[in-house]
Amino acid sequence: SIVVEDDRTGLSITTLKRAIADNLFYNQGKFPTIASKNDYYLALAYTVRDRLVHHWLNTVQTYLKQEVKVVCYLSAEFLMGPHLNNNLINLGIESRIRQAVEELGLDFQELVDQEEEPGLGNGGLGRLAACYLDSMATLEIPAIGYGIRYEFGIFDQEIRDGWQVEITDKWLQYGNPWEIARPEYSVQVNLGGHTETYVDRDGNYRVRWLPDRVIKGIPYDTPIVGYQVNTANTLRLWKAEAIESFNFQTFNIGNYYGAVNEKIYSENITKVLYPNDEQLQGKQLRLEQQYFFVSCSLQDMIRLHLSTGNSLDTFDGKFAIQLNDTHPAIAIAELMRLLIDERFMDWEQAWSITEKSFGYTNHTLLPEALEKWSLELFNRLLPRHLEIIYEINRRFLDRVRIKYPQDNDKLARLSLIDETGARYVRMAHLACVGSHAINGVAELHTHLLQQTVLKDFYQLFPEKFSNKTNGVTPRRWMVLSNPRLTKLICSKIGDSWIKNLDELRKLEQFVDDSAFCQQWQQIKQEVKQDLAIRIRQRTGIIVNPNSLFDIQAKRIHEYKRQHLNALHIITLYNCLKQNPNLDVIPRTFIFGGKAAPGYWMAKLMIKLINSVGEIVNQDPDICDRMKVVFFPDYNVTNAQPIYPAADLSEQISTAGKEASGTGNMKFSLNGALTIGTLDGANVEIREEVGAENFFLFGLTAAEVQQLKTKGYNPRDYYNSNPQLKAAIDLINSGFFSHGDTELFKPLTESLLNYDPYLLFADYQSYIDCQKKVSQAFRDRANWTKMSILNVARMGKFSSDRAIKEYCRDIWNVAPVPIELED
Ligand code: DL6
Repeated sequence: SIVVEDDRTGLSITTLKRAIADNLFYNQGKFPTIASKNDYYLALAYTVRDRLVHHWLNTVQTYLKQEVKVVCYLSAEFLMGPHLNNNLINLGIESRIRQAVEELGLDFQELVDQEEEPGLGNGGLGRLAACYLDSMATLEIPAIGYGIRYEFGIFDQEIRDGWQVEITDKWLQYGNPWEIARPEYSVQVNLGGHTETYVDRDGNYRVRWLPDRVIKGIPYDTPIVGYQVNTANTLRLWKAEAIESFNFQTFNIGNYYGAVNEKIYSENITKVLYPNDEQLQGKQLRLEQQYFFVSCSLQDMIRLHLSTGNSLDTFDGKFAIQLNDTHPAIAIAELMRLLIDERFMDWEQAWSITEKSFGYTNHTLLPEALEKWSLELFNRLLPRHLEIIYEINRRFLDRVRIKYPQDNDKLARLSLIDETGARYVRMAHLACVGSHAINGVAELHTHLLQQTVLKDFYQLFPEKFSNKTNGVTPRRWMVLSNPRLTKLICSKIGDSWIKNLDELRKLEQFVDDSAFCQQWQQIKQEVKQDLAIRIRQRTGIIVNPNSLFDIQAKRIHEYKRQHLNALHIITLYNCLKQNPNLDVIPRTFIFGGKAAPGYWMAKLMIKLINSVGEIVNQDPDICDRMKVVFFPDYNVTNAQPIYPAADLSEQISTAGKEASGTGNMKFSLNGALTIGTLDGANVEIREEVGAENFFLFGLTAAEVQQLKTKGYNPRDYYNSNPQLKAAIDLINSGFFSHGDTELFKPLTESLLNYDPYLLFADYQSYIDCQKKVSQAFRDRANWTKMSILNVARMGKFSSDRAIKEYCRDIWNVAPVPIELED
């Protein structure tokens, strides 16, 4: 019989070619002769999207029909990375599509490179949300990711004269083929104004909110398809617009420009992603963003719930809402408002539903990142929410008083309102009180949370706390980014590890198989060569792929201590200058990462790295034994070829400061060995891979604390350590700054006088450990063995494992397999 394939779903090469040509003509409106690469990319993207829609609509329909419990992951950031290749891999159609594209006479990679990644996140927290969406879809867990459709995501970074320059990210300028606008599900969000009480028909006192601004939220949906399953969940991002009625009102009274202004003002809410690592307090627009997306999302959940004929009494049985840090914590007050003021539920029932619905994940212990909003701002923007928060607080503190009578200090510490100086709403406290589950993101982090910032809450509700160590998706961070290694692994142990990462353990049986080890080493060499080419293209620097690739790629921050890495580079440089014939292992030091635009010290760290590179890379005495590279514009796209090429992964934060880290997992999964402190998930990585396969240095979190309590004087270390002194003095001499002795003073002075992240205290231990690294790298066979063991033992760090734990311990949701109906 003759089978006729549908152009939108068919998978034969002929059909795929026809579909691409068809999309080019009808969607892009272009003849092939004049179509640009981007037109072809879009035609290809639409062809792939067509093949997703079937999965997606069936998924949504199944969830609605079966009235399943859905995870709603509320996050101000989703750092998704490019969709095209990921979708091809998860759909299992990569090779067919590649063939179809090539048969059309096009370069597949060139089209892939056209995609502007949606950079709707700053770093770890947003990328974690993206990994979790991938895992939820792969595990067939009903889920919706709710967030903000920023018009401008994280800035693009250029390096000029060694300095970071920020360029506006215009990811939407040529359209986004992966999203579908759903204006029919728009909602309205109020801001400002005041509240008033009234008596309803039954004689009950009620409150209504009379806002002075109303904004429309329009959802844009992106399907998130799981790996080789039928499930395609939804990422629903909200865009702010002016409501038409407002426009017309102003227009009618003749104020046309006022009306247009109003529109611009409203649209500002979702204009731009705020960089983290910057003081956000007092940023009204940021609070508006948070409330805006949270209100849109909760209204959407209520609409969905009621649409299936349910009553709100069963809301918490149908939605598990996870707060990705405190950014969406206002959701707790908003759900209360929606239930009480708009649905007329009584407080007790509304509170019980709210508490059962929410879970809260904390992602940082850094005091500057713990969100608090001034009462004045809160009251001006969200007057009704402030009343609700006061009432939550009143009831909460009454309970605390019973448990700890007469302990006013405790009461003040636990209160949702900070009254130690100017008054603030403490968002983490709101999240703790309003959630049934609170978790940290690595064992050490959870432990420190319980002992420090959330200690009083832990004492009060120990049963709410648990640890959920982060994970990363092996689909993007191995299958997609390291196809060569994926192929080798599959040739030995099959491909089920892609969905069950623990199976990587089977690789251990091959550590002594010399042919396998050789192939392993060969692949590392090839990906290093690829990265060397990219480095040359992006920076002009020529690096030796046989050298040890020592990589630190992450946000630039003092606590992550890129400057400790720089001190090692300078120390090594000094050694080589003093003893030019020293037999050292050639190293390429590669950095990548953005600094928050307002974080001056971090920007100076970038300048320092580039300045050191400028000298070291050109010094004839060094004879190419050291190279220093700052790879610009570190984002998901650029990260993908970086992880596989690392020999050494730098995870050198001050112990107790990095909540978890996920880059540490991606490097290790791709066969890099780690040099690291006992911080965040490093602790667990070391436990898993074995202490003998991990380069440990530095103080522990407890020792850091003790040293600080005892009184830390960085100058003592400087004065007593000649190598350290030489490195600092060389920076201060102007050697790296064309004689300018002032340029790096803010950095060196801060280290000499405060050194809040204890670089000097950890310096010698780091230098000694780096010597061990170099020594170990001389024995390539053993290094390769350690590399294989690192990969083989990374099973724990799959985001699938993390998601299963959330499902079991916090969300109480189960997989829902999807059957495709025609
Ligand atoms: O949990 C994801 C990620 C961790 O791996 C990092 O260690 C941590 O620094 C990061 N936290 C943030 C904090 N932002 N806020 N708030 O990005 O989370």
